[in-house]
Amino acid sequence: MNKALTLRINGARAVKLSFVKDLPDGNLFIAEARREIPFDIKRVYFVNNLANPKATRGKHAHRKLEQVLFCISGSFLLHLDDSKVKQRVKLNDASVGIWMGPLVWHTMSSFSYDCIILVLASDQYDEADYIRDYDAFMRLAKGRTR
Ligand code: T46
Repeated sequence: MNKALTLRINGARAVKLSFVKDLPDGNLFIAEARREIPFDIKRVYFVNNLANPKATRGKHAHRKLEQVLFCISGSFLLHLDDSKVKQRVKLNDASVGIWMGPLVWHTMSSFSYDCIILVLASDQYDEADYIRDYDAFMRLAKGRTR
């Protein structure tokens, strides 16, 4: 799955981690800042206990924050929107992350019962960096220069 994941979204792309197969004793995945992760990591958070099949998370974009999202257990759907193009990606491979720069509206849904989402972020938490209104996002994203 996700062997050659190509995104059509401006400001998002797939990231592939290297990993060591230590079978039968497990796999070890490696994410290093400025290597697989294209920024210095200032925050790590994860989301688990996604047992509600109707749960949706996200529904926002960021003004400056960069993040890479991984599904390190189970699966979920990541819905991306750059104001012109929308794309839905199924994440179910711990070695594949999605880098998202600023002004990418993202929503997560369809979580498997065992889903765990790991996020590496370029900055500390700041609610002022969130754009939680879709119309405001559209105005800002349509005015972007790249
Ligand atoms: C994102 C997606 C992928 C904090 O206090 N500190 C934190 O570092 C984070 C991430 C959240 N919070 C608080 C803010 C809210 O009161 O936790 C609560 C839930 O956050 P939110 O509704 O933003 O959660 P998600 O899953 O919708 O979004 C999160 C990140 O917040 C966001 O940056 O891009 O995951």
